[in-house]
Amino acid sequence: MTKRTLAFLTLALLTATAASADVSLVERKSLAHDFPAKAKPDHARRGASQKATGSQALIDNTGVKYFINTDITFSTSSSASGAMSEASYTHAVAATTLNGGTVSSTLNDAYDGYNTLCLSLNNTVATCETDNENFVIYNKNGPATTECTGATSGVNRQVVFPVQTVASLNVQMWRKVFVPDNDSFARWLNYFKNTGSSPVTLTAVIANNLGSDSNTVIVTSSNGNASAETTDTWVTTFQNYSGTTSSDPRLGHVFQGPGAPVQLAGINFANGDDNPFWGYTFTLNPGETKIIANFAVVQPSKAAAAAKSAQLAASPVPANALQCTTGTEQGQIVNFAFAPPMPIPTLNDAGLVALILGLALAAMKLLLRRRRTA
Ligand SMILES: [Ca+2]
Ligand SMILES: [Ca+2]
Ligand SMILES: [Ca+2]
Repeated sequence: MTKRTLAFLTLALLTATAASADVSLVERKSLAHDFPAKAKPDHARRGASQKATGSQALIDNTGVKYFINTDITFSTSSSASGAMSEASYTHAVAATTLNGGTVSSTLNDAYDGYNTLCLSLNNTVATCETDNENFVIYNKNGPATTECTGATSGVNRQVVFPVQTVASLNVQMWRKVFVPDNDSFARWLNYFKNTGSSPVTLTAVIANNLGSDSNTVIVTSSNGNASAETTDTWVTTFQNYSGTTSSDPRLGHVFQGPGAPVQLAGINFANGDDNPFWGYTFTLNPGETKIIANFAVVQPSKAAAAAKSAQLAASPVPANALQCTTGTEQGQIVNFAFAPPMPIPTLNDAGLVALILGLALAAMKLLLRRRRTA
């Protein structure tokens, strides 16, 4: 190999590295601009406000139909926009019985109002109430749109809710609700953005009304006991047997993943109480967006509800649970831990500069050695 050839190869290597780094920078920029399309309120087009309750229905791959509230215009503490009015099977399933057998039943009445988002203005995790000035409920903010077509169903799998501004905190919040067509669960992404110039500490509370009513029973939780604690990543519940059967599906409530930077700040979940709530406290720097994710599980047996909940709370988060999210969004989710993304090298990275210098040095050494042996 001649000196000229070696010099050319070194130059080509440096040029190629610089070019690939440029592409990475462009990709990063486009990801940083990711922001949901705002849907403009169009109340005139809508009829009675109640029509929007459960108006967006999505069915998962086991036939569970989730009824998602959109454009709710009345005051409510558990049936607001982005919450679910109900989840029920579209066909009969083998539901487990008290005696350990199964009965064919179209289980229904999972929810009377599930996963309403409330901002607690005094940073306490408490019951979200419509007439309480300490809460701002995500609600009354216009219709939703959909995105992310499912490969199996050909139907958009994610409902995107509009931005709601909380002016007193300089905070914007919005939500996305996803139901897969290749798996069985529902997922909420709750977004919070600090539009002000100083850090702000928020407490987000999730309010619920279960279909199991006063017969709500906690079956088990991630640490194996039948009580909900802030260290639990999930809890399962069901409507207690009437005789030997229960007509409601068995439910999983997935709050967080192990080792995540933001964990539950409080949880209130007790037998006989169909209004469990839980909450998270976190700080947003100016311009920062963070996401609190929740998963819901609907199954025909207690064992299946626990297994699916454990799967969704696993670390790292399973790929199916991340469908219809961008890398930027995954980085913004703070209550589930993700494997750190592969670093994208740039020309500013000290490591890459060292690598280029090392390669150049090696090429020069080779040149010198060739000269000496020539
Ligand atoms: Ca019920
Ligand atoms: Ca209820
Ligand atoms: Ca527990």
